[in-house]
Amino acid sequence: MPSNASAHQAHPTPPAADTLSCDLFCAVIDNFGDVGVCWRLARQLSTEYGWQVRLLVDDLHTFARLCPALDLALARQRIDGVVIEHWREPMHAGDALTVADIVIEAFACELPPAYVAAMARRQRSPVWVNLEYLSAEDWVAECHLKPSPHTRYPLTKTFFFPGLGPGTGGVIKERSLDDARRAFESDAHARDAWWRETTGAPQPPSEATVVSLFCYENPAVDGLLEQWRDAAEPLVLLAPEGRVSGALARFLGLPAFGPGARAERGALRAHSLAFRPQPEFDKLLWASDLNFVRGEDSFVRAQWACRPFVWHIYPQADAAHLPKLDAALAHYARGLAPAPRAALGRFWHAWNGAGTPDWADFWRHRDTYRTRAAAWAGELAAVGDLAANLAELAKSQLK
Ligand code: TRH
Repeated sequence: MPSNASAHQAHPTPPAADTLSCDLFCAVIDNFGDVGVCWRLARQLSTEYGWQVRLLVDDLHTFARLCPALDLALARQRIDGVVIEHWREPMHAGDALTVADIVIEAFACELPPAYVAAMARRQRSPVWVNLEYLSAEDWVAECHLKPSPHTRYPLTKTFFFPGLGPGTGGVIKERSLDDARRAFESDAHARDAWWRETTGAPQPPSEATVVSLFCYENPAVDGLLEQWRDAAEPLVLLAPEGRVSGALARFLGLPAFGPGARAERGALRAHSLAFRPQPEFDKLLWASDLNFVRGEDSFVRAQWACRPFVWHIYPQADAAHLPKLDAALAHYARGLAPAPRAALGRFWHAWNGAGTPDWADFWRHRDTYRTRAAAWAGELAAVGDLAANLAELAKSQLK
């Protein structure tokens, strides 16, 4: 049982009369991204917009990896201002069947029929949003905010498409994020403390390249580890425990490579990190010179970290993911000179199953990528963040 008793209020205080209420339904498919996106969004809507947010999640075990304060035994609890309810099974519509002003169906998770029927009976129809998965493809802007009338009830669902370009819902970004990053970057003491607490070692010397590695199983990882081992310059690898830990152990010739483990081979020093609470994940990205990220949420966080990053896209059958990868590259590589742009494309494709990554070919452009990363974060911010765009939609439909 977590010691943080203040985090849990089994029967939270009722909201003030004029506070907007929001029910966010999340069904975990696999990995961490579904609940990762929803947990981040729920906290931001509560903190920055004062919404009374209830997050209904079916898989509390996965959720607890991102939020260790979560008590798996509680059907209902409040953490960080958000009421979290265990969505025990698809038909379960929550402990108290009170329909919120805004209902968010994350990733087409299918709301409980009893809840939809209650939505139809509500005096003021709720704003009903289907929050889609993030895609950088152009068609997203044409589909964003398209209404879909319900076949049986006098309800309309609005499709909300996150995206990287104008005309989309944008991506999640908290108001305090840039200041937090700049504070960490400018505070040598805080960074050194982070390194000692995270790896047991002080921050490496500036000539070392620091790389974070968060990815799915990847056949390209062995070739890359060999290049890092044989490189002329030192490289420090920070690998959160997970789906690449086995490959790291095999490469290092160790029986296992779990949290807290470290090993050196040639120019490579590798650290296995404990999986950290989601609010702590950004610091891993800010402490690194290059971030390998995956899926959706860490992919977005890497863009806000203003450092070069490599995306391991969620693999789909018959390489359906590659057009999505190229669409993201088109945004991120926009304006790069031909040589660094081609090298970035080669490296991203190799990391996603097309060929072998050539580290030297890629990283010789590091200064160009560093400059581009900062510029891209500014361009992405111009799209407007997802919570602000969602609040705008809610306001327009509720007035
Ligand atoms: O875990 P993912 O592969 O999740 C995936 C994607 O979201 C994909 O789009 C979706 O279709 C699939 O799930 C079902 O990658 P993602 O999206 O980066 O989510 C990982 C989350 O884990 C993210 O919120 C960051 C968080 N995280 C931590 O909180 N602590 C950690 O130590 C690490 C390594 C990650």
